[in-house]
Parts: sequence; C-alpha cells; structure tokens
Amino acid sequence: MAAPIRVLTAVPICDGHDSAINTINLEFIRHGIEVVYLGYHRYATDMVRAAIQEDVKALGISSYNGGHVEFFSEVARLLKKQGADYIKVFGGGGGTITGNDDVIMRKNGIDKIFFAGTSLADMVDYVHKHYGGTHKPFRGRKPSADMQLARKLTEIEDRYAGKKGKRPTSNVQRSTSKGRQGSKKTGTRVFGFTGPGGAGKTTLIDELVLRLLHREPKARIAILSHDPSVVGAGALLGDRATMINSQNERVFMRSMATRGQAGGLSPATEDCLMLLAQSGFDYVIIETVGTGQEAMPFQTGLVHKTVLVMNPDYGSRLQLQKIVMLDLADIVVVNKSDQERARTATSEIGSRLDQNKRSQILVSTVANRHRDAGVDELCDLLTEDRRL
Ligand code: B12
Repeated sequence: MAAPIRVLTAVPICDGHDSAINTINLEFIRHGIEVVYLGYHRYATDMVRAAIQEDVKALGISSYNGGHVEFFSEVARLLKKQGADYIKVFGGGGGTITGNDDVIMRKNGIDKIFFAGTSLADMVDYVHKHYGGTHKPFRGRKPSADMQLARKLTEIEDRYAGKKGKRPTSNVQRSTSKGRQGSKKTGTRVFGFTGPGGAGKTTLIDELVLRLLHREPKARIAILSHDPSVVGAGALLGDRATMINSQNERVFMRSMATRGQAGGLSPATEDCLMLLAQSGFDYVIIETVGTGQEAMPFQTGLVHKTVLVMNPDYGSRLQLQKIVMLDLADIVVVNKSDQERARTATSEIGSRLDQNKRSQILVSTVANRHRDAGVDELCDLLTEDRRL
C-alpha cells in the first residue's frame, strides 16, 4: 500500500460557508485521500502554517465571501515567501469565482479553480493525478525548521505505510525502545490524552496549550493528534478545526491517521514522538482517537502522564467497571462538569478510582469555558515537577 495523499482544506476568514468543503472532504476520504481539515473562518497565515506543519501536497480553499482573488493570492504569496510553494493551492467557490478571476488567480500562483457544476469525481481525479507521488526534495534556499521537521515526520509515516504491524528500519535515533525514556535526555515532557469520542479532549488540550504558552513564554509545544482511518479509504483529520490557541508560532501540530492500526494511535507514533523529543520541544501532547472500553493506547513508558478524559454521560455505574483506562490513567478528567449529571459522575468515578488504591487524581473541568479553574488545576498537576 502506497502512502496516502495528504491535503489540507479550509474556508477563509469572514466566511462560514462550509457545506461545500464538508461534502468535498468526504468524497476525498472515500477515495483514499487523507484530509486535514482546518475549519472555517481561518486566516491565510494559519492555513500556511498548518499546510507546512502537516506537510501536505496541496491546500484546498473553499471561498464564498467574495474576497477570493486577494485571499487565494495571499496564501500563494506566503507559501512562496517561505519557500513552501511545493504546496499547491487549489479550490473553488461556485458562482462567486468568475473566469476572469481565475485568470488573475492563476497568474498569482493558484494551481486550479473548480467552477460550479464540476463533478466530485473530476475533483478527486485531479487530486490523484496532480498531487500523488512521492514528495520532491526541497529546492532553493534552506528550508525552515518547521518544513524540515514536517518532512521527517512524513518520511517516518511513509516508511510504515504497507508494513502493518512491522517496525521499519528507522533513522530516528533510539536511545531505548520507549518514547518517554527517549525523551529523558532532552527534558521533553510527554502527556498522553485519551478517552471516548465527544468527551472534549481536543478542546481541553487547546486550553492546556493556552495556559502553557502563557506560563512559559519560551516553551515550545508539539501536538500529535490522531484520528481513525476509514477502512480501505482515507481519513478526516479534523482536530485542527477545534484548535484555536494552538494556531501559534510556538506550537507545532501534526495530525496523524491510524492507517489500519487498532488501539488509538498510529504505527508511526512512537518514532514520531522520539523525533519531536529530539527536536527540543518542551512539551509533547499526544491525543488518541476516541477510544472504547478496552483501549490501552499508551504502552508502558511511552508518556510521562496519562490523562483519561470522560464525559459525565457514560451510562450506569456498571459501565465504569469495564473501562480499562480507569485502572491505568494517572489523571482522570470529568469534562463538561457543568452538565446536570456531573456531580453523580464525579462521585461514581471517584469511588471507582478508590478501588484501585493508587494515587490517581480526579479533576472536574469545563474545557469550553474561559479561564476554567479545573483546566488550571490540570495544568498545575501536569507541570508540577517542572516547577519544583
Ligand atoms: C448554501 C449557502 C448558504 C448557507 C451556508 C451553509 C453552510 N454551512 O455552508 C447559508 C444559508 C447559511 C448561507 C449564508 C450566507 N450566505 Co450563502 N449561499 C449558499 C449557496 C446557496 C450555495 C453555496 C454552496 O454550498 N454550494 C454547493 C457547492 C458544492 O457547489 P458550488 O458552490 O457550485 O461549488 C462548486 C465548485 O466551486 C467546487 N468547490 C467549492 N469549494 C471548493 C473547494 C475545493 C477545495 C474544491 C476542490 C472545490 C470546491 O465544488 C462545487 C463543484 O460543483 C450560495 C449560492 C449559490 N447558488 O452558489 C450562497 C452564497 C454563497 N451566499 C451568499 C451570502 C451573501 C450569504 C450570507 C452573507 C447571507 C446573509 N446576509 O446572511 C450568509 C453568510 C454566512 C456566513 N457565515 O458566511 C452569497 C455570496 C455573495 C458574494 N460573495 O458575492 C451567495 C453567492 C448567494 C448570492 N447569490 O447572493 N449561505
């Protein structure tokens, strides 16, 4: 199996028309493409940073706000300025983009505009024909640190493509077989976040990143965020669409598809983690896919602290007996703790943790509330050994 084509898609600033891009994303995925979706109302700078970090072959923009000539051209200009114009810019905006606009946009470096009436099959075909194949080496001036790191991560992921279950020969220096121990030398702190889909892991991580950026003005943070690959097809890597604070110059985020591996992570995660630790990040945060009861995504030694994020609405108390991560997590977070059932949930989960007789900590958060005290507490707990 060849490594899938990766593209990034987004909708520009002052534009909420996301229904076209949502349809197109799904069609791309059905045809084996991995789509990193940045969401709507996004700045040109955010798109360019994300496209470079994700090392995508192309950046697809869906624009309906009337500012397409300027916006697409600005994206192409910024890519060129950074020496990243190996990333092609394409997109559409139905009837809002005219033939004359297209002429100007192509002069400004846009690769392809799809007009109203184009079939989804034609768009998929174009992506396969024009954005497939291996990455070309960087040309011209020295690539930026983000560009180099992004490309190394791609190389690691691609080495695993088609080698299900087997560890390929890796160039990443392995001081031990475990990622966390590999990060000991560098002082990188690694946190693993897991939990069921919809519990608010991504929002919680984004709020944690905000606090880390404020508290440590020089700290650099990397995020490895996982989403499931669709069986026999591509993947929708959508966590960036939820991230607001993580669109920051001091944050490097990479979205990874599970590419056929069960359990919540990608076959390439451990090697990617080691590379990030060697690249001098102060923190690396790993987010798993939404997991089920039996998941144990973080093998011993992979991360320094594991955080299980739960939704108060897990069903009856009996369900708690079946969640393996409740035995393993260092910190259990009951997110959305403003919900009616949260008090009961906190008390039931607290009793369940008491059975383990380990020093596990239970924290209540409302991640989507500004300045939530629970998220502050979580940040304190995760960083306490750095502050001693
Ligand atoms: C659906 C729609 C809405 C929905 C949006 C729902 C949503 N979540 O997306 C709602 C009702 C909410 C809405 C609201 C508004 N809308 Co509106 N909307 C439309 C409408 C009817 C269809 C757009 C669409 O989704 N088309 C479906 C796609 C699949 O087809 P397509 O557009 O032909 O695109 C083709 C290609 O270009 C390509 N393509 C498109 N994007 C991309 C991206 C990539 C990567 C690729 C490869 C291809 C590609 O795919 C299609 C292939 O055939 C258009 C009118 C129209 N008929 O086009 C107005 C339209 C875009 N809206 C318009 C306006 C003004 C608004 C509002 C400002 C109205 C208001 N005053 O409140 C708001 C703004 C909302 C916001 N927050 O931004 C104007 C924009 C005018 C302009 N720019 O000059 C339009 C053109 C209507 C008009 N004639 O006035 N809108």
